[in-house]
Parts: sequence; structure tokens; C-alpha cells
Amino acid sequence: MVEWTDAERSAITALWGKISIDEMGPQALARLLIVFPWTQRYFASFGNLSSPAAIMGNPKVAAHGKVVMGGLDRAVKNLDNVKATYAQLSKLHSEKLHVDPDNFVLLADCITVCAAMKFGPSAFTPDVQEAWQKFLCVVVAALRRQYH
Ligand code: HNI
Repeated sequence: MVEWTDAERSAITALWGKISIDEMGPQALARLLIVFPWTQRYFASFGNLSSPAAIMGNPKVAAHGKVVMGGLDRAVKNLDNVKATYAQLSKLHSEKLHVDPDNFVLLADCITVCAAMKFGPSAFTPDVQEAWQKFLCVVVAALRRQYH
């Protein structure tokens, strides 16, 4: 089980408190689809993904970005129990959506890039980044857990 220091817990919750799901969710998912275009295959029903501009202006991408980012709220609120918290979500991605779990890391990195851009070096310090990336590693591990 993962151990968190008090400093990590407060860095994660403080950063999460400053993140707007509605702003960063769409940005992070759009970035994933642009930078790693093979991830578009899971979103065939989302309509026009033919260019970066189309992806960034696509309302379905924006809406789903908010859903995915909103999913992180449950992890932040259950830091000591992320695996159990995400058991159903992991099953859904594995058994129903058939998402290649390597893509979780890519999205996690896109979220980190968006946070770094938004908050800049004075707020997104190396210490905050360390705690945040550890958090996202735990999220990714929990999402991978039900794969077999
Ligand atoms: Ni993901 C649905 C959370 C990564 C493809 N995803 C969800 C839902 C949540 C969610 C919450 C809604 C579930 C429900 O309806 O019950 N996804 C997360 C989280 C991460 C993640 C927290 C990682 C940080 N998902 C990914 C990645 C992909 C992905 C990397 C593909 C590249 N997710 C999907 C797809 C759906 C989905 C596809 C269903 C979309 C739909 O509504 O049709």
C-alpha cells in the first residue's frame, strides 16, 4: 500500500483545490488526442477529430474531459484507498471499453503538463510536482489493476 507523507497529502489536496475540472479536463483530453493520435480510436463516436483545432473545438471532447478529470476527485478524497475506489472504473476500462492501459500514463502526463502550464514554476514547484506525479502513478496503478 502506498504511504503518503503529510507534505504530499497537503500538496495534492492544495493543488487539486486550485484545479478547475471544467478548464483542465478538456485541455488535458484534447492534448492526449493531439499528441498521441492513436488514442483517438476509442472516441470514434465523438465526431470531428481531424485536426488540433477540430479536437480543441469538439464539445464531446470537452464534455468527456470533464468526466475523466472529475474521476480524479474520488481518488483525491480516498488517497488511502484508491485501488478499491477505482475497482469498477478499472473493470469498465478493461472489460467494456478495452482501453490499452499504457494510455493511462499518457493522459496522466498530459494532466501534469496542463497543471505546470496553468500554475507555473512558483506554484507548481518540484515538490508539488513530485507529490502530484506520485498521486497520478497511484491512479494509473489502480486503473490497471482489474486488467488480466
Ligand atoms: Ni476513461 C469513461 C475516468 C483514462 C477512455 N473514464 C470514463 C469515465 C470515467 C473515466 C470517470 C466515465 C465512466 C462511466 O460512465 O461510468 N479515464 C478516467 C480516468 C482516467 C481515464 C480517471 C485516467 C486518469 N479513459 C482514459 C484513457 C482513455 C479513456 C487514457 C483512452 C485513451 N474513458 C474512456 C472511454 C470512456 C471512458 C472511451 C467511455 C466514453 C463514453 O462515454 O463513451
